Amino acid sequence: RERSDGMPNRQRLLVVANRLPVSAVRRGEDSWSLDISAGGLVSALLGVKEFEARWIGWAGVNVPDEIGQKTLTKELAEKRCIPVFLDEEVVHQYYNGYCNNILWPLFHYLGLPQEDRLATTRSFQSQFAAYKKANQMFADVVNEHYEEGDVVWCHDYHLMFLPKCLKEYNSKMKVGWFLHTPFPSSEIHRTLPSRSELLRAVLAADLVGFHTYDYARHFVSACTRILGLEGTPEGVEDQGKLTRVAAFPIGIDSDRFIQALEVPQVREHVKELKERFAGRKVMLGVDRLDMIKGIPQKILAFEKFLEENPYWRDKVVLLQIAVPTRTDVPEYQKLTSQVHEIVGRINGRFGTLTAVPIHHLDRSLDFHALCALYSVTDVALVTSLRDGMNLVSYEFVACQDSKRGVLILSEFAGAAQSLGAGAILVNPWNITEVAAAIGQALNMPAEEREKRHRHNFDHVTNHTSQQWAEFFVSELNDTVIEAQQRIRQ
Ligand code: ADQ
Repeated sequence: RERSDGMPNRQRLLVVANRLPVSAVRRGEDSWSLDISAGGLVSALLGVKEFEARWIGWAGVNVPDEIGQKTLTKELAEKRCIPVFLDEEVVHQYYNGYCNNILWPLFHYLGLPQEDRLATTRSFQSQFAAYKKANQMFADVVNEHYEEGDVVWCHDYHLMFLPKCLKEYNSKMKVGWFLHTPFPSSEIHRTLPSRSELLRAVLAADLVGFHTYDYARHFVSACTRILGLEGTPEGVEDQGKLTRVAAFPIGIDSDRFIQALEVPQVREHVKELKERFAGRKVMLGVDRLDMIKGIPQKILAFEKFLEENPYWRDKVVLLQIAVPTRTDVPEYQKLTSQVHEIVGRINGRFGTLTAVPIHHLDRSLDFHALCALYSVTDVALVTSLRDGMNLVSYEFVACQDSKRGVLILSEFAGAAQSLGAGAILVNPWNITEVAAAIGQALNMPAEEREKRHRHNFDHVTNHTSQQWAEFFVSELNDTVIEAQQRIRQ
């Protein structure tokens, strides 16, 4: 069966992201154990039956020897994964350096690194060179596996240079690029020394996607102000060539969460949690321990709430689950100790011999434990200082169809645009406002909770990750067909 647009039935989709959805650990010279991570992107693409996805990315491990590279490639092939081998120096300069030390904070409005400002130029240049080199290495692997008719979908800030490298190999390759973080105001992007080169590299793609219209608008205005290109309602035009720019808000695989609540082990865990926290309202935060997530601000707001509301002191508990990331970076170590210090102070101040107001865990929870926690929660607190979308807010809503808990959500998370009408929106920097929102959430009448939850639940179950992926890929196919038609005219 041919599709109406003439595409073969199961189009191949090459998904290129910095990390493969598999982590490889070496067991011996030629033996590996592979750990699959069922993240959002993986389940999004598994659910899409229309195309056949292959993954291209770094396996998160340094494999300097040929035997190791060969055997790992073979094992990964069974999982439809194709590795890009990056050596330690490239990883250090490209991944830890340019991606995580420069682009990540800048795109979240935290600015460029302040320390060793005088040395920045040199380290900046070598990191940017490594970034381009790494992107070229990804392009080499994509090109090697590319077959005519394939769609290539590049992901995130790690691979902004990739569309350009791919088009240099083959101008007919269908290339889409999607950014999972915010794209900041053009005034922020202007401060980046490699601002123009990066924008031009992204513009080589046929389709460029963001979570929200605001991010897409920021990108188009950066192209106008920095490159002097014309922004149109469709995207950015450069000498007659149009790069389509649009918003594609991501979702979650909501059924996976809803169904998990029926699993006996989850039900059992829910029962235990209810017993453990009987008589207390449960508030929940689930974040990677990252400065953008606003964890210290959240805990300080909770402290203010307890300070002002003695009645609630022994009737509410905040569970903060924070997965450590980038633990070798000094700023992240500093953040960890800062959070520990605040939690310790508040527990010392408001705790009793038998109970403390904050349970803080520095670790990841498995999927079923997370679902159980989401479902017993009365109030979820998402206070990101900036966040591309924030899937935790979606996951919480998906698990709340019996409880109808309240979501307090930062107005600086992309999710505020979709769940804004159901959540209580807050400015996470304003601790007084967040403390008041906690009070409002804990005291909210059932009728209002029901109304807000209904709005959010409908959104989360009707805008799934599968629809997101399908929408992006079909837009990419259409964009290329339209461009070909324009050329023929
Ligand atoms: P992240 O910054 O990682 O993603 P988020 O969207 O909230 O943020 O997704 C985090 C994922 O990790 C969720 O699926 C959550 O369940 C899981 N997780 C977080 N803490 C956990 C814990 N302690 N234990 C177990 N699991 C945990 C980036 C962008 C976001 C954007 C996504 C998707 O920064 O803004 O929404 O990509 O595009």
